[in-house]
Amino acid sequence: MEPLAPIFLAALMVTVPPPATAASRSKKKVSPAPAPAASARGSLTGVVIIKGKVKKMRKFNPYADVYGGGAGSVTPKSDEPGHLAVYLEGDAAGFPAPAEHAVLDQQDRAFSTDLLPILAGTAVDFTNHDRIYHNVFSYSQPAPFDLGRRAQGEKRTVVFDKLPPRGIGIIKINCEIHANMRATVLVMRNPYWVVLPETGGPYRLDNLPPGTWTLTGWHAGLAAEPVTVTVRAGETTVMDLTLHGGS
Ligand SMILES: [Cu+2]
Repeated sequence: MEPLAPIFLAALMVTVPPPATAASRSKKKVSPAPAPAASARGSLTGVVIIKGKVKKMRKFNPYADVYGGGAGSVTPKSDEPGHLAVYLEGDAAGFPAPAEHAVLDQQDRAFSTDLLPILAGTAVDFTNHDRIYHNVFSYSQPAPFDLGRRAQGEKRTVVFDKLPPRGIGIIKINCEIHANMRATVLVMRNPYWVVLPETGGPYRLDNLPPGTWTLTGWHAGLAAEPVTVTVRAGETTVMDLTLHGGS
C-alpha cells in the first residue's frame, strides 16, 4: 500500500491548498498538482426521438424576392432538413463568452446553417459571400436589430449578450430581401449542448458537471419533453429525449 501514499498526498494538496507563500510555491514546483481527473465529469448519451411530423414553415414568399436578381439559377436551400439542439437547462454563471467570433454566412441565397447555438455574450459575424445583396434582421426580443443591406464581402457583427429571465434566448434571423432565408441563433446559458439533424438520432454530451439537470431540446417546429437526468462523475448516463411534432 506504500506506493499509494504520494497520490493520496497530492490529492490532499488539491482539496486543501496551502497558503500561497513563497515556500509553498517552490514546493509546488517540485511536486506539481496533478491535472484535474477526467473522471470528475460525467457524460450523457441516448437517442433523440421525433414523434409526429416536423411543422415546416411556409416555404417561399414571392413578393419578398424582387431585389434578388443575379442568383436566379441557385435553388434556395429552404427545403433541406433543419437541425435541433439538445441541451441542459442551467445558469450562465461562470461561463465567460469565447473571444472567438461565431459566423453566420449568407451564400447561395441561404444562411450557412439554420441553427446556431452560441454561449451568451458571443459575437456573431454576419458575412455575405453572394454577389447579390443580403440583409439580416430580427424581431426577436429583447434586442431586435436590422443590419441593413450588405454587398458581397461586407461583414457586420452582433454581440448576443442578452438572455431572457429563464431559459435560452431564441433569436429568429431573416433576410428582408429573400423570404426563404431563415436561421435561428440560440443564446445558451451554458456550454452543454449538441446540434443534431431534425430527424433526431443518437446524441452524446461529454464533460458535464455531476448533478441533477434538466435535459431538453429546441427546434422551430417541434416541442421537447424535458426530462430530469443525473450526471455522475466518471459515468455515462443513458437518457432518451422526445420532441413532439404535429399529426
Ligand atoms: Cu438575402
